[in-house]
Amino acid sequence: MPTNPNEIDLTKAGSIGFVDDAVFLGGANTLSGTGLFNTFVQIQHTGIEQGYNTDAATHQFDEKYSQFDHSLLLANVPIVIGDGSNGTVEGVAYRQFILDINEAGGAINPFLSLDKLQIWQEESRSLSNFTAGSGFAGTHTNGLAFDLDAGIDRWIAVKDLASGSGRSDVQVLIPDSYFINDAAHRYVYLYSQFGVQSGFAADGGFEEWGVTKASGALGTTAALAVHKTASVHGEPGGRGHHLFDQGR
Ligand SMILES: [Ca+2]
Ligand SMILES: [Ca+2]
Ligand SMILES: [Ca+2]
Ligand SMILES: [Ca+2]
Repeated sequence: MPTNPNEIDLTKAGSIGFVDDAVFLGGANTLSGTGLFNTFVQIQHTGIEQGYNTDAATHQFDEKYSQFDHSLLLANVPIVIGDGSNGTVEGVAYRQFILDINEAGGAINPFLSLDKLQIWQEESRSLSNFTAGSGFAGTHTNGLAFDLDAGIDRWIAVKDLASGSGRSDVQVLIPDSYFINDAAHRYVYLYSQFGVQSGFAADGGFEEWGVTKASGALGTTAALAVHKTASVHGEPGGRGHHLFDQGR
């Protein structure tokens, strides 16, 4: 397992890692609220694999390019409010992304490295011709909201901890302040690369990134945020999973 500061170990349920103010949570119980897993990109290749979500007709990397690979509006990325538990800072708004990996069994196969994670903001839903670190070719917004490798080359050790639909192996909480909320930045592209580290190669089924709400239901976002605020402040000393109770 990783031992250097630039290597984050999320292979055990309940693990917490940080990249600046972003929080990474490992484990099967991070979706105790809604149970929703609305996939926006699926990636599958043996060994090293990479990909991003788009509505483009062309297939650039290892995306499955099914109906589960599509554009994502920033407005459809849920906001959760930190409550001081699970590595969060009380009162800070985070954008929540979830990852379900599917790896083969055995002593080594369940492990997978997340080597690159970049979240870009663009003006269009159907971009292609992407280069990691520089964005999409042509004249586009190319706003980089988050980069796992900013400042130093990091990687995250993950394990197929959760099985079955609707469960996540990793939850990523990016401070909402990292994002720009305007028309030129309204589409979110999540690019990830897996399997580079020795002993952490990709195998088994596809990896998928998602959000915990249905796309297009704009009214739901506000309802969830209000409910979450009430939950955090209304139940001090109550249940231990306030952060994930939205949607009840
Ligand atoms: Ca899994
Ligand atoms: Ca593996
Ligand atoms: Ca890296
Ligand atoms: Ca896999």
